[in-house]
Amino acid sequence: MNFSASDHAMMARALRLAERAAFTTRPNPMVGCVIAQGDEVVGEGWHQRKGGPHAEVFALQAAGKRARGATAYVTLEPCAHTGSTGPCADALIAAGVGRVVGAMRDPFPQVDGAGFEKLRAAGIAVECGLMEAQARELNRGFLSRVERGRPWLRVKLAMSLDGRTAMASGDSKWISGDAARRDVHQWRARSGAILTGAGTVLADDPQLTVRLEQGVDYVPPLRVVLDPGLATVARGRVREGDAPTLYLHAPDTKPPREMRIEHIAVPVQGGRFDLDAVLKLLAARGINEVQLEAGATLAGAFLSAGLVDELLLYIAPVLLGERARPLFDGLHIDAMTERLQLQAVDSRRIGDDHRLLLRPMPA
Ligand code: AOF
Ligand code: ZN
Repeated sequence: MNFSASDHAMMARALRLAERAAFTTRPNPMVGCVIAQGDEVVGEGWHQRKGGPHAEVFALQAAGKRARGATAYVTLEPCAHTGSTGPCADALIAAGVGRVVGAMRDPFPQVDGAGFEKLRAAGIAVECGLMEAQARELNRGFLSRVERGRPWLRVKLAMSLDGRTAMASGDSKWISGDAARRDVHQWRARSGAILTGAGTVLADDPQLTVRLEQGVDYVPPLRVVLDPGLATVARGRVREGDAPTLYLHAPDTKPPREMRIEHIAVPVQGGRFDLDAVLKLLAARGINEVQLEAGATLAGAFLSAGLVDELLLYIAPVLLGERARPLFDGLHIDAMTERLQLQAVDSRRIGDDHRLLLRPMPA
């Protein structure tokens, strides 16, 4: 593949446009489109919400007649199916574009190569793979759901410099500072679900809602509480606010008759939730990214099960001492050769804290 500097600049622009919908486009992927005549942008757009027009539709509308003979840069293969809108491949053909450059193929079963095929059959020059890594990174949640059948799992934790996440009593208010706690809301806003456990509901009484500056649009994530015995149902602030909420409980727990909150039984193995089943269930509901905000027990269980895709770690410059609770419970490593190696994909300072985004190294 031979892409020019201008091709790169146009695709980078399309990726930035796509990202504008990070808080609103779920369960759909974020998609951006730029239509250019040489170095001149003649139209651009992005997919904003499920049910709304796709990126290409906005860009073609803006370009009007100037789309004829132009190059369309798309961060995801144009669709070939009629869903909420007509196929984008057909719209590009009808507008007479001369060339389509895609960042990546859309693994969605109804597309999966058929969009590019349609364009080629109509005599349009099609190239794919420009900035593919960036496009995959942007839609890691959507891709995880479609390709692996489970959401991308991000574990958010705040820890002291000595790796502690709460006092022995369970008290953890507050380890990280204001700026870090505000930052968490950006990550919540891009998540389809915020997952927690009964222990955290009892210890911290979290709301698990998104609080952003006024005027920032977002789709409220589903609050999911893993609570085998439904012990926390009538308690705490997780009942409040206008966010949708789902309780997951053990099969032998009988939900109270007056329980209004949605609840589903999940298989339990050896007294513990089948975490793989939990994630599959969330994927089936169209959830792309899950953010786990829980204590060391649940975080450790997901990590031990090999289900953690990234760790969002806030490190505060405080020491909590050796009686405080660790980052992960139940992680038993005896030899250096068994260590769990992580890779920092981002590292920065947020207020007085440090924030690391880490991913397990592929085995
Ligand atoms: C495109 N351009 O901007 C987007 C695409 O529910 P629908 O009808 O909107 O279809 C959603 C599917 O379409 C989604 O799962 C993904 O495969 C594709 N998204 N395709 O050509 C876009 N957002
Ligand atoms: Zn489309």
